[in-house]
Amino acid sequence: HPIGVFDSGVGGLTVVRALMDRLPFENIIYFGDTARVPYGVKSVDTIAHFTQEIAQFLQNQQVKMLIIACNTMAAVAADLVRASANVPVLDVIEAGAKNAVDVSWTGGIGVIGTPATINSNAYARAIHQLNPGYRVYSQACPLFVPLVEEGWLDHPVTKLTAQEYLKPVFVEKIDTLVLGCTHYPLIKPLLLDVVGGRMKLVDSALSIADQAADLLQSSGMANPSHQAPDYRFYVTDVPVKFQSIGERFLGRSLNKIERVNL
Ligand code: DGN
Repeated sequence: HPIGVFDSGVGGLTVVRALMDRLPFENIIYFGDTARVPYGVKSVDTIAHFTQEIAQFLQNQQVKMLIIACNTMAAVAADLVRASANVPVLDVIEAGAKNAVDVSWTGGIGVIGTPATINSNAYARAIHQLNPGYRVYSQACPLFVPLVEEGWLDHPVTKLTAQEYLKPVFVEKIDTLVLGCTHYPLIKPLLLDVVGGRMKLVDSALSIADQAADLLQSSGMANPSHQAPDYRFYVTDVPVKFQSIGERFLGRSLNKIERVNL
């Protein structure tokens, strides 16, 4: 059975990329709700409703595990998906928060994400559940998603934008910065340049791939076959833009993309 990964659009492919590297023999089905993206500006009710629809679609495809790759969906609807799913559910916020608590040594953690993710306070809640003494500083960075989708990964405009969001007053208080959005791993080198090489960056795509690997191993659900895995991609809008932007996120060519209606 495949692993089901879903996102509001193309961004969750950073999670798929991490999974392909970490678990090279697992089949993966990805769902990107490209017709309805962005979720970040929609109401909690709407996001929860869309998220449930996608989780159901993937369970109908017989996935053995659900991975919520989108921070916005995880922030708003992870509990709902967990309550109704009949397979294990992992989400990027839980994974990223755990990793941040593990690597921070001063207890000062910064979180960056879309406005919806930051306003939900989900990362701060998850971090405080693990360690109530840690201090969480959050910064919404709404301009990063379009800059990354434009491909301006190493561009002066992106660097200036990052310098504006990540001012010294913010950076000074933290030793660990959580990349709380699917798109941010693509600008990791630029961000490291802006916040300084000593900052620990938590890439929740890598964190969740590690968590998925641990769970598959401990539960005996890992794919025993060592054949080339099957990757399938479902989108709700025409696939052409998903394909061109997605290949940059995935770092390899994208095949088997199918448009579906929910
Ligand atoms: N995938 C979203 C996230 O991780 O927050 C970013 C894209 C969006 O819906 N705005």
